Formats: sequence, structure tokens, C-alpha cells
Amino acid sequence: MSRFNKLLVVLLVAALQSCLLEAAAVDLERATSSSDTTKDWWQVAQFYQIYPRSFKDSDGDGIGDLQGIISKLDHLKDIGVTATWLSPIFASPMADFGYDISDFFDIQPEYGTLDDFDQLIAAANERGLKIILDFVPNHSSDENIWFKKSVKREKGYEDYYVWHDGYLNASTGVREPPSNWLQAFRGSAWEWNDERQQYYLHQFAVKQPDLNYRNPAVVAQMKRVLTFWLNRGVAGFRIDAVPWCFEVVPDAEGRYPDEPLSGYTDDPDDSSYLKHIYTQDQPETVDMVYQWRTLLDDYKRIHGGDTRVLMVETYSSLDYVMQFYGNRTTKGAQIPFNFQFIVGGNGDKNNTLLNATGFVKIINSWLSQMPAGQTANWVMGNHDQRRVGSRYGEHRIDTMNMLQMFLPGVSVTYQGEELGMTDLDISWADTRDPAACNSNESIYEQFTRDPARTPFQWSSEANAGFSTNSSTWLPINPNYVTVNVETETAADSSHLKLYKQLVTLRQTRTLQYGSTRYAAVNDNVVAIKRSLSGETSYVLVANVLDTSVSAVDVATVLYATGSYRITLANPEANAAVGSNVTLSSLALEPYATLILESV
Ligand SMILES: *[C@@H]1O[C@H](CO)[C@@H](O)[C@H](O)[C@H]1NC(C)=O
Ligand SMILES: *[C@@H]1O[C@H](CO)[C@@H](O)[C@H](O)[C@H]1NC(C)=O
Ligand SMILES: *[C@@H]1O[C@H](CO)[C@@H](O)[C@H](O)[C@H]1NC(C)=O
Ligand SMILES: *[C@@H]1O[C@H](CO)[C@@H](O)[C@H](O)[C@H]1NC(C)=O
Ligand SMILES: *[C@@H]1O[C@H](CO)[C@@H](O)[C@H](O)[C@H]1NC(C)=O
Ligand SMILES: *[C@@H]1O[C@H](CO)[C@@H](O)[C@H](O)[C@H]1NC(C)=O
Ligand SMILES: *[C@@H]1O[C@H](CO)[C@@H](O)[C@H](O)[C@H]1NC(C)=O
Ligand SMILES: CC(=O)N[C@H]1CO[C@H](CO)[C@@H](O)[C@@H]1O
Ligand SMILES: [Ca+2]
Ligand SMILES: [Ca+2]
Repeated sequence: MSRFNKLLVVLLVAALQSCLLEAAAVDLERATSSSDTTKDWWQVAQFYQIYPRSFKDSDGDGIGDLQGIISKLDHLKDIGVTATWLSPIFASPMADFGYDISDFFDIQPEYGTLDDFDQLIAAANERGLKIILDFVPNHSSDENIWFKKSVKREKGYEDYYVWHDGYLNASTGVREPPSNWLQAFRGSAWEWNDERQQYYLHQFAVKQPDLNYRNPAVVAQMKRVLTFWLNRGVAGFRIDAVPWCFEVVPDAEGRYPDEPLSGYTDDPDDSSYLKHIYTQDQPETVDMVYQWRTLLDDYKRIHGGDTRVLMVETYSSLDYVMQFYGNRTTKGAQIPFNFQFIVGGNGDKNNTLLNATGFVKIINSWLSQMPAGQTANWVMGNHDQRRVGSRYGEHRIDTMNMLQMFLPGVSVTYQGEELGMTDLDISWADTRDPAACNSNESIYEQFTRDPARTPFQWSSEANAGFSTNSSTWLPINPNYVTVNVETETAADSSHLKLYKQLVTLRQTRTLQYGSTRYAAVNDNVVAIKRSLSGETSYVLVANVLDTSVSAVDVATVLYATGSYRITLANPEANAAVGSNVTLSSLALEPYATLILESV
């Protein structure tokens, strides 16, 4: 590589309405010589996460399935999606809805068969859509044959999982777990197994024993899993729960060290009670991801076809996350998920009051720390988080889609966000998520992930067109009568219509290759410019607060000269698409977001 991205940070001081505000304008400049004008498919892809259980039910059992997905591929194509990643569809007792895999080489019967999967790949290929699978490396189900063999200490499987005797407490005579480690879903991470007479480690639910990555046979086995699905035509993998893969090596006496208290909570069962310095973010985990990338690249070299991608799920600190991109000598994942819009701001639950400075901090955190030559990505939500409309406020649903599509790099949509689906409060009786079920009726709402997992809303017909069965695995959000694909497609303006326009806009050369400049103009207004020599420039202005603003100058911070007109607007803006604007003096209604183009 003879060129590197040049990062230029400019600090401006702007005097606004009698108070002095500091606004950071950041310019991300790309060299755009001729050899830099082609991008690989994934760099300009519109990714879409399908949560199969809630996408489309084809056989009336109230649960989404592969034939359901096949029947809706035309919809994905219609809205401009080019690649989709599926949450796990592998054989599983469903203790953690597919994140507990009993057979990594087979499909969960309620979702379909390997034949259905082959049909899905063929039908997707016909439409130019790529299918990416969720790879869950950290653990298997306790019903996996590997675990059963390990329990019996069968030859070759003795050390497939992380086993330990624990310790006999001399004063009480009671056996105690090897360390104070906690599982993600409340309580000890160690479970006693009567048959083997040892504890096993499970960083997630009891039914999700951790595989032992210090055993080369496990490493090789998991590579076989990847190759098996590559042979069936997948375009890559999204890797689940990466930070948990490796734990610290035990000391010479075989002891695992206790983790220190975090001070975040007094609840000793809550995983955030401890600082996870020995059970997460170990350096060996990064190297493992590099090895998986090598496997994908080797596969392409041998078998041809398009680049296979790796997407990495990790909520770790940014400097650790950035390591997954690779280092100077070794390639890593193309897409370490950028969760800054989830973990940044005021945290993962409620960003409804976040101001323009907060938004720009989030944007800047990724772009300023991303290594040179890499591609950014923007993930607003997923099946573990509250819906975007519930976290950022319903008035900002379009704004968030506009930001996601306008910012440089890969865009990832969680199913339903294109419709503006919102959280549904789920009663304790209807609660299914183990993270909530392991707690109790008075506190489960803090832990539940069910509200963002309700069935997809296809139409205003019975059961939202999701299923013919009126009893679905999670209840359907009653707002489906207006928030659904059919109604939003027919409407003059809707979240879905705007989403489709954004997908189209994203295909312009400016948005694919252009440089980016962004700033908080004042507490209310985020301004972003995308420009490319010889092409139309675009400017996004978003009033992210519930107060109106007038006479806002975005021209100065963006170095934007010339005339602009409105090309897209959310309904919160009282704006006529096609009309001219004066960048040096804009008026914006509460929550108004505009995309402008140079004329
Ligand atoms: C409808 O779904 C429920 C579970 O939600 C299931 O028990 C029932 O068998 C389903 N009905 C049919 C006809 O499959
Ligand atoms: C042994 O048990 C006692 C009583 O529950 C407890 O206070 C003590 O910390 C335990 N010792 C160890 C080494 O865990
Ligand atoms: C890059 O990562 C590889 C694999 O983990 C490691 O062997 C190598 O030393 C690293 N190189 C640099 C320059 O950090
Ligand atoms: C988020 O916070 C705002 C302002 O405090 C409040 O009005 C809103 O109800 C909260 N939303 C949720 C989902 O907690
Ligand atoms: C805007 O957000 C920033 C960062 O989140 C915060 O420090 C500042 O106090 C906020 N400004 C106002 C007026 O609330
Ligand atoms: C629920 O769990 C919390 C935290 O462990 C506890 O304080 C509370 O008493 C429990 N409530 C019920 C109804 O069990
Ligand atoms: C908008 O601006 C362009 C370029 O300055 C100009 O040609 C056009 O007439 C203007 N349109 C309106 C409606 O003012
Ligand atoms: C976003 C995501 O996929 N989270 C998953 C992380 O891993 C655990 C355990 O496999 C799952 O429960 C989460 O759903
Ligand atoms: Ca079904
Ligand atoms: Ca592990």
C-alpha cells in the first residue's frame, strides 16, 4: 500500500448565541487516485441482520424458519440489502435461542434442514444476495456430542472443555468452585458435573460449556466448522462473543485467579460485579481471529469466488476492538463491529437526550482510532439491544438511519429498524430470554433482550403477516397495524421509503469514496459533509434535540461553499425536497434532519 488515509483534526472555536462553544470539526481525507476507485463488495455492501426465529414463519408453528427467509428474499433485494447475516440456525436445545449449539454441522429442525439451507443459498445467489452465518466459537451446548464425550473422558475429548476439581473448603468440608468467575447470565461461571466429578466453565448459561481453546484439537475442530459452511456457499461469518474465547492460563498449581471487584454493582450474581481481566479480551483471542481470516483467504485462493468476510462481535474497549482489524503483518477481520452508537453516548439503554456533541463524539471515537487503510462500519442495534427508536427516541428513527447510511463505510441494519419497529414490553409470563429468566419477576426488565426480538411486521393482517398461528414464540407488537412493510410501502412517506432512498443515495460515488468532514455546530446540530472531486457534494444536517434552531451556520465548519438544495428530509423537518437552502443560515425544526446536495 503506497497510500494511507490522512487524519486531520481541526479544532474550531465558534461563538454562538452569546455563549462560547467548542466544536470539533474532523476531516477524514482519503487519497483518491485511480487505483483507489474500486472497492471490494463488502466495503459498499448494505448488510442486514436476520434474527431467524422472528423473521418469517412458513409452516404456522409460530417460529420463523429458513423457508420463511427464502420467501422474503425479494423483499430484501427490494430494499437494497446486498448481504445478510443470520443469527444461529444450527441444531440447538434453544437454551439461549441457538447460541447453544448441539451440532455445529446441522440445522435446527424447527428452522429446517440442510436441504433448506442449500435452497436458501441458491435462492440468495440468484438474487445477488450473500449469506453470512453466525459462528459461535466460545461454547457449545451441553447436549453437544463433544461435551458428552468430554464428560465421559473419552479419548481425544478429555480436554475439549475447561474442567477443574475446584477446592474442598477445609472448615466446612464443602466443595467450592475453582474461582469467583461469573457467567454473563447471572451466577457462578462454574458448574459441577456429577458424572465427571469436576466443575466445567461456562461464561454464558449453564447449558453453554466453554470450549477449551488451549487444546489444539478444539482449534482444529472449529476450523472444520468454518470450512464445512464455506463449502456450502456462505460468504463469511459473524463471530459471536469473541472476547470470551480464551481465559488466562492457570498457574503452576493449576489455580485460576479470582477476578477483582469492579465496584459497579453490589449484586454479586451480576456479571458486572467483577472486572473481567482473566476471562475476557485475552491477547490469544486476537490471534485466533487472525487465524480464521487466514483460513478464509486461503479458501478463496484455492476455491475462487468473492472475498469471504469476518465480522466480529466485541463490546471491548476501542483499543482492543481495533486490534481485530489486523496488524502490520497479519490480516484480521474486515468488520470488527462498531458498537459506538450502542455503548457510547449515555450507555446502551437511553440516549434520548444525547446532544450534538454526544453524537459527534460517537462518530469521532471510531473514525479517529481506526487504523489507516481500514473500512469503518456502523451498527445501530442488534438482537441484544433495545430498538433504536426506543434508545434514541422515536423522533430520531429516520435520523439514525440517515446517519448510518451517510457516514463512510459499511452499513449494518438489524431487521425491523428499516420500518422503525420499537421495543415491546414483555410480561414476565411471556419472557423467554435466559438473561431475564435467570433473574426474577421484579428485576428481569433490566436484563431482558426479548423486547427487540418480537416477530417482524410484514403487514396489517392477522399476526402481522409473520405467521398463520395466533400464538407466536414472542408476542407481536400491537403497533404492527401501522408499522409494517405493506403499509409503509403504500404510504407517501414512511421510514421504509426513506430507508430505500438512503440505500440508493449510498451508491453514489461520493458516499462510497468521498472524504468526510463532521462537526457539532452547537448543542442541537450535527453537520456532516461528504465530498469527492468532480462529483456532487452532500451535506447532512441533523437537529438532534427537541428545540428548534435558526440562523445556524454549517457552511463555515464544513468548508462548504456554493449552493445546496434539499434531496432528502425526515418528516420532522418542514422542508420541501428540491428547494434551495442557505448553508450559512439554516433553520431546523425539532429533530429535523436534511440531506442536501450541491447544485
Ligand atoms: C401455534 O404455536 C404454538 C406455540 O406458540 C404451538 O404450540 C402450536 O402447536 C402452533 N399451532 C400450529 C397449528 O402449529
Ligand atoms: C470456607 O467456608 C467459609 C464459610 O462459608 C468461608 O467463610 C470461607 O471463605 C471459605 N474458605 C475458602 C478458602 O473459600
Ligand atoms: C501481528 O500479529 C501476529 C499474530 O498474532 C503476531 O505474530 C505478530 O507479531 C504481530 N505483528 C505486529 C507487527 O504486531
Ligand atoms: C429515556 O429518557 C427520557 C428522558 O429522561 C424519558 O422521557 C424516556 O421515557 C426514557 N425512555 C426509556 C425507554 O427509558
Ligand atoms: C452535551 O453533551 C456533552 C457530552 O455528552 C455534555 O458534556 C454537555 O454537558 C451537553 N450539553 C448540554 C447543554 O447539555
Ligand atoms: C429478585 O432478585 C433481587 C436481586 O437478586 C432480590 O433483591 C429480590 O429480592 C428478588 N425478588 C424476588 C421477588 O425474588
Ligand atoms: C436554486 O439554486 C440554483 C443554483 O444557484 C438556481 O439555478 C435555481 O434557480 C435555484 N432554485 C430556486 C427554486 O430558487
Ligand atoms: C449480539 C449477540 O449475538 N450476542 C450474543 C453473544 O453471545 C451470547 C452467547 O452466545 C448470546 O446470548 C448473545 O445473543
Ligand atoms: Ca416455523
Ligand atoms: Ca472461553
